[in-house]
Formats: sequence, C-alpha cells, structure tokens
Amino acid sequence: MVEAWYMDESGEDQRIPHRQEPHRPVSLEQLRRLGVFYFKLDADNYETDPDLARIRKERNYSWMDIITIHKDKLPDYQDKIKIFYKEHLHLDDEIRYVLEGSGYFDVRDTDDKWIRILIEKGDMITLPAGIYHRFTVDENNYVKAMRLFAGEPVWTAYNRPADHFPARRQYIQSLAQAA
Ligand code: KMT
Ligand code: NI
Repeated sequence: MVEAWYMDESGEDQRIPHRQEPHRPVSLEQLRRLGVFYFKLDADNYETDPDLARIRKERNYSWMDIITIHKDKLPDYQDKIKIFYKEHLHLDDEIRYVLEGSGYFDVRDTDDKWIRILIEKGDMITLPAGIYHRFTVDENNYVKAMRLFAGEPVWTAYNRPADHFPARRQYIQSLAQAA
C-alpha cells in the first residue's frame, strides 16, 4: 500500500525516509487533489492481470516497458540516480507500476512543500503532466517497474524552473479547480 508524508528538509542521504518529527502523513485524498492517482495491482501476475489490462485500455496506456534500477542492471546507474532526483516536470503523465522492490516519488504540494510517496510492489502511481517531482531508490537500492505511456513515449524532463510550459500552466489551473 502506498504511504505518503511531508518530508523533513535535512540534506541527509536521499534514500532515507526523511519523515518529519512528529510524523505528518498525507492521505490518498490529498494526493488526488494534486492530481496524483494510485492503484493497487497484483504484481505477481502482471502479464495476465485483467485489472491492469482494463486500466491500460481505459486510460490509453498503449505503450510499456520494464526498467530495473539497480547498480548492476542499469547502465550509468549513478548518473541516472542523480538525474531522477533532480526536480523536474514532463509534458505528459508519468505512470509507474512497481513489480519488485520499492522507492520514493517526491511531489510538490500547492505550498511548494515536498511530499514523499513510498511505492512498493503492486503500487501503480500516476503523476500528472506539469507537476514538479523527483524519484529516488530507498535504502534497498532496487526497484523494478513498468513504465506506461499513452502513445509513443516522450521522456524529456524539464528541470525546474519550467513554469512557461502550457502543461505547467494547465496543471496550475487544474489545482485551482480541485481546491
Ligand atoms: C523516472 O522517470 O523517474 C523513472 O523511470 C525512475 C522511476 S521508476 C519507479
Ligand atoms: Ni519524472
């Protein structure tokens, strides 16, 4: 089950939980208001799972691949880890489904505070186009995830500041409507 909380601002290792003291949990409803959606799926049977097939069909996630983030599996691991953790946005939704391992997506809330989202095996998460976010492995240093995309994938990440993009402006507008 996905779990989320407000991060502390300490500059320690990005892979530790960074929970505040006292702990400040964030609910799925709060994530939804930021445009972040969550599905729980059966990761052991992803190849035949009708629930995954339905989500892909309904949301037009026609494209997918599987990425393994581990120092022995991912070429240029150290560089990639740094790139994933730079605050950025995309012009399309970012959709990830964890098949093994775990990691953290951090997203900015409406006050520009970091929310940390733990994703584990069976968790699918969708981040909306235009949201500032970043990713890191946790202390297990391993995640295998399905990357899904509506149509031909575009992976370009725009590091902050990237406020002039229509996708960013539309995202800000959608927040105002959700409030
Ligand atoms: C990305 O774009 O940040 C990644 O693909 C890494 C995270 S996959 C769980
Ligand atoms: Ni991203």
